[in-house]
Amino acid sequence: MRDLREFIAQAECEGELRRVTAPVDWNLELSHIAKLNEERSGPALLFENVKDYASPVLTSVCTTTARLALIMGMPKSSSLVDLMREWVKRTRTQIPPVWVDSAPCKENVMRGDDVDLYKFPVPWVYPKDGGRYFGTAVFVVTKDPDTGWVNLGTYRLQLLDKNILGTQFIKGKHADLMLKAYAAKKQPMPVVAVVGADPLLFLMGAARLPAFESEFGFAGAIRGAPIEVIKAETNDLPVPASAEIVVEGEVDPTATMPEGPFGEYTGYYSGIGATPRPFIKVNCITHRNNPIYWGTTVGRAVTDTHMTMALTYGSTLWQELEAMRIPGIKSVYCPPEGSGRFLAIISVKQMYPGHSAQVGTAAISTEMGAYGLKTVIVVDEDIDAWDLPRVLWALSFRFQPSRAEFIKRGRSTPLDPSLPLDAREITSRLIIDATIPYEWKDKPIPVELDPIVEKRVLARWDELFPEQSASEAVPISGDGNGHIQSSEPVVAEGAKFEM
Ligand SMILES: Cc1cc2nc3c(=O)[nH]c(=O)nc-3n(C[C@H](O)[C@H](O)[C@H](O)COP(=O)(O)O)c2cc1C
Ligand SMILES: [Mn+2]
Repeated sequence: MRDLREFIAQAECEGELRRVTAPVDWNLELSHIAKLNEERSGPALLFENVKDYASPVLTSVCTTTARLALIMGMPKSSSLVDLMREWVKRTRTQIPPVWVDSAPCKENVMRGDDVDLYKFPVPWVYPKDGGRYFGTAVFVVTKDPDTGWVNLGTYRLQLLDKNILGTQFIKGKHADLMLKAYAAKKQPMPVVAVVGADPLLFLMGAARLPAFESEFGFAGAIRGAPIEVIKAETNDLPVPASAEIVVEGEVDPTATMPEGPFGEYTGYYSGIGATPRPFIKVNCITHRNNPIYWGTTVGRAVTDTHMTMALTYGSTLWQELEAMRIPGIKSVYCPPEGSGRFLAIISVKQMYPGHSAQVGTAAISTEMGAYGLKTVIVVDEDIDAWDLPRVLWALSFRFQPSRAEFIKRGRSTPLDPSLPLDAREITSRLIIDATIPYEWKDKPIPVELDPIVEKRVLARWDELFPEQSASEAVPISGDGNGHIQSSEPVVAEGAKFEM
């Protein structure tokens, strides 16, 4: 998949995309259709008849696991954990981008006074938002002035004027670090904001990769081929060759404009009114013919943001636990409902006393977990981290509240609505060890089926229930615990509720 148009074609082929031809208003109506569609686990939507505009708007691209699988080139039946496992595997290496000389993203160029961001059908998402947000399914490309490291990060961009975009680079994010480096040199920071490209690049923009690593390189590794980039018109930043809309500009590190508020992924606003923040002064826009504007709703779970973070943040946590050389990690699942960061479930094959406790304390000490992770649940290897009914079973019958660890102080995020607005710097944490203690000599005695009788019954299944199809005839995968392999998601859905 090279660009958004290929995604649209493939998604349409798979019944994963619906064209909306009825007239729709960009002002609240479009976002509300998208949000209500997402709450029904609906398809990606391509709005072809947006009020006041001739070009289309795409939404709801990443809101289901099936479409994330499509983006990653994986089978549609993959579970989120299957995708994470593959993400962890493929991003062990990088394939750097390649430069090309001509590209579709240059089909149209606006410069200087011709720059007009209002030429694009930018939605107004929620009524209490501070305005229209040009950048939601966006990524911002910047370069470190000292090392030349190029970063790609998804940061919202508010439409403040025909050539002004408000930013919110949260402290410590890579664009924020780079802006500080430009400030030290008393120089403006060149930026490029991209809307609509290979959707994998949006996932990469939202991924929390280490500083000095290239998101383009990791995207190439996942694709198994380098990402094609071309130089921007007014600076030397790389732009994906087949991007739909490319906004070029500069951020003056000494200037601010009021930005926000915006309906955050926590489902709450993170403050009242607008806040002074750095902004992008746009000096050039290039775009494809009939550019496809891609947007996302954010707001309450589950949206693109939650699915994206569940995949990318969860994968990073998994990778960091492996990098800490903790043995026995079977699966990691950071539910989309917790935006892939506030809640983590980790399945471990315990090998020594205290192993599960180590996993819990390690998780909150990773780079990923140390920022925002509030609750960790550790389960034994017979339970898949994503198998929530079995996790709840472990919480009921293996977990002992006196074995939970409560940590009083850790780094928080200003977005966490469980803390008062004026005290969001520090969070507490909870580690719930829902495993059977390794050192117990007398472990609980599991109720198991007789394996021989089980086999015999399964062999007679067709005779007993002739109306059922063959695939339904294998209700349990057969390890005696009702434990289902994640490669059998369809069977697992039905079977896991029988416990
Ligand atoms: C739709 C969406 C909007 C986001 N908006 C912001 C934002 O405005 N500011 C921010 O700091 N992070 C935002 N994030 C989270 C960042 O994309 C994420 O932390 C990413 O790691 C940043 O890239 P970096 O690690 O290269 O700094 C957003 C993520 C998504 C998916
Ligand atoms: Mn980065």
